[in-house]
Amino acid sequence: MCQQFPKGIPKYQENTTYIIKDMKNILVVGAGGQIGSELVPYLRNIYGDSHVVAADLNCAPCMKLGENGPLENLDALDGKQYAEIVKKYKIDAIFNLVALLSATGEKNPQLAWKINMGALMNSLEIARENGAALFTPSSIGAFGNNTPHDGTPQDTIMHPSTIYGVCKVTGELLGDYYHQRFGVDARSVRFPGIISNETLPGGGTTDYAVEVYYAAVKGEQFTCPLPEGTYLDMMYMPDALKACVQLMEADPSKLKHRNSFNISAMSFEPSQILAAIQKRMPEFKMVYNVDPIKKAIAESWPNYMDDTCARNEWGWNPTWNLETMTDDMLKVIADKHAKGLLK
Ligand code: AKB
Repeated sequence: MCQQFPKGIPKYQENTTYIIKDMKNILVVGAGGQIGSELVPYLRNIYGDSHVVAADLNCAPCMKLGENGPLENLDALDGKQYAEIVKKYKIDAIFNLVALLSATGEKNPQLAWKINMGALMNSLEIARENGAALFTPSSIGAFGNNTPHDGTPQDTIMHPSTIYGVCKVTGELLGDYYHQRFGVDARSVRFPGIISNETLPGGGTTDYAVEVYYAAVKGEQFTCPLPEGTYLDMMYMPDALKACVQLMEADPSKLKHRNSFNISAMSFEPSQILAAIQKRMPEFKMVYNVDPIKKAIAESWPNYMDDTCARNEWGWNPTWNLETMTDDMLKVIADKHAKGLLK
């Protein structure tokens, strides 16, 4: 059963207006990354090109996002510049996708905290000052070694061993705090590894599940950094995009949770994704060369999460599984390869 969590935190100040607005003008911060580069066109398709502003630290690699809608250079750590953009476009919903991921975070924990928490605090404050709703993804990385790994419950022990996870747990707490204390409409999901074919992820522990498809299409042998048997939750990008909009459009009176919902679509380990690819490309080969940091991180994360609360509270219902995703990934990446678009 989905219980209200946490309980007993004082409601937001009485003189604070609790604002629930329709998403009309949306800002995607960190738009050039793996999720942002696909979320921007997805949102533009629903809400209109001119109503979805893409912003990134460095727009040069994501100029494509400026072709049919607004694109801004934005350092999310610069609160003044961030607030100016929110005011300029009368933004009422922010998707804060700025993050240094789990494996990169362990190389420089101080920088990971500075970027992940700096962008989040600015997003929360700017959302509060401007009455904007805020979506910030959490992750399976918010869990740790002492969390139940099989059927990880929605409300459970959260004691991560990575700086990425520490930021995610802190972010979840802050999101709920800003909601209860100031009435900010902050919502979030705990994303599993996201598999996609537009922009490569960078610095994550689950990245192997994207890279393996590119290696297969290029006719290369893949070296897997995680050991066989390492189960992790995963999701194909179309389901991740659907989740973002479905949660932000959900009736707030139905939400017992906010920050953050377990959501999953599939769980597999490296030899299963290998088998799925080999079923379609029997010549494909994978070897293991285990990265001890990634192994430790992956082993501290759930094997699979229980996402019943997301299903019950806002209708989460993923479409893609390992088989259908593998068909699509290989087709899309092969098309790009044929056109000479792969590096
Ligand atoms: C990572 O591997 O760091 C991310 C995540 C699961 O949050 N993909």
